[in-house]
Amino acid sequence: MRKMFAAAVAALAAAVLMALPASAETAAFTVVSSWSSGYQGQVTVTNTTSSTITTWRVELAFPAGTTVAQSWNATQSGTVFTPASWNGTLAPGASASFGFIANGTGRPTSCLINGVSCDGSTTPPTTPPTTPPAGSTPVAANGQLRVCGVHLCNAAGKAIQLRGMSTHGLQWFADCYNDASLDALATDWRADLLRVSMYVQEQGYETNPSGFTARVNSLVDEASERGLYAIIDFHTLTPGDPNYNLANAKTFFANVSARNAAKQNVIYEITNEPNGVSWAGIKSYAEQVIPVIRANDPDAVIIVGTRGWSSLGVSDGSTSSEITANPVNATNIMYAFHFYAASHLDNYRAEVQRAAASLPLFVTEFGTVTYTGGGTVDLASTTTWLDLLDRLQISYANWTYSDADESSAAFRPGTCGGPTYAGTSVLTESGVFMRNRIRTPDNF
Ligand code: IDC
Repeated sequence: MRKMFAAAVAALAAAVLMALPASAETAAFTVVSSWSSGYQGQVTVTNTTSSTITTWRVELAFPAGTTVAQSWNATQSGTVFTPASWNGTLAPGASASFGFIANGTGRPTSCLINGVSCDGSTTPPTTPPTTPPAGSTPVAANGQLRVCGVHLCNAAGKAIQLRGMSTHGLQWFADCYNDASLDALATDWRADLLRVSMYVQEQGYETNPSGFTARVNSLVDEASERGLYAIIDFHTLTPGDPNYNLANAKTFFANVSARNAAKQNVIYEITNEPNGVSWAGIKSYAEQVIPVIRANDPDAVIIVGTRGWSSLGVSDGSTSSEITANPVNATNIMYAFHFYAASHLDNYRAEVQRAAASLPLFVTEFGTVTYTGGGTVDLASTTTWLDLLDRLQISYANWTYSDADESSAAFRPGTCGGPTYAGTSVLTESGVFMRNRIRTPDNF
């Protein structure tokens, strides 16, 4: 049902362009504002028929943990809304809105008006549009991002959450990133974000700097064409000390920041997962690489990896306090946190919750599986994690948008290179879950 409603909402954004059945009324749901424990929702009922209607009935469903605390401009019974005394009669083309306060952050998982889907259709749309409606892409809606307090804010200063997918290593899965797969990410998954993971070692950047730089730039362009944000991930992993790659990082970021400076949708992630290195070592690296980017692109958000495989230090027996006590000397930056849901449980969640009060965090990578990238798909832990990130408005990218033969991959092996990426038939268990989660309405 969540999937169906997400489809209905997107259809509504383009409702004026769509031919609706002659007998339909429609209802559009929007989030007016949100906060950590709830949000204000609004539903607009439109009489799309050619005759006056005298009443209407909207039935919403919410995920467990979210309830409607109060409403106005409607008569509420549980999650069923009928007109107030003054707004039941609607002439052809007329609309009436009602509002409500939700306790809990779960968005409606289904919406029925007079017993049929709120977009006026009796069955959910099955074919996604090939291009997003003009003006409604994540970048069109939010523009140049910046860090405000501990949040990521859009150009209007509103705290937002971006949700999207990470590529696998570009050196191995180049055929997963093509027009069809990126269309699916933008319009079928309704993602906000593509993280472009450029490994430095393991047959990555160091073997062909100009080739990998060009590949990253072309994927940034593909993201831009679709109105997606792009994270340029300098995917250091082994060796874990980013200073090993300092010279490469300076060259790479000088090039990509000069080339992409005018774009509003680029976010720089200067080191993926520092490991075997102190926070002081990471901070020193960051304070040498950030100025290289700033010289070209002064207003972009930059993300710094953290100690212990971007665990805020927890996987090294430390905590985020070492960062809070000694932050990177730069502005408009965020700190990376990564988790693998089957491996990283409550103690990691507690640390994220604690750190989020004082540090701007971005989950640039997480898996639904174990830290190996394979093994059990732990959807219960993933749900707990993502509910926490939603509540804290922490942005995230899932590892991986690829057909790698490992359970973290969203596509079944053999999908890439083929023609089909949209829908669920090509997806793994993890992919189906992530697509459903990412397709739900954004908080902007
Ligand atoms: C894994 C890939 C796997 C590859 C391995 C080594 O899933 O196919 O063989 O890297 O390159 C991370 C890293 C990310 C890992 C991932 C899963 O950022 O590169 O990808 N992981 O192990 N941190 C924690 C887990």
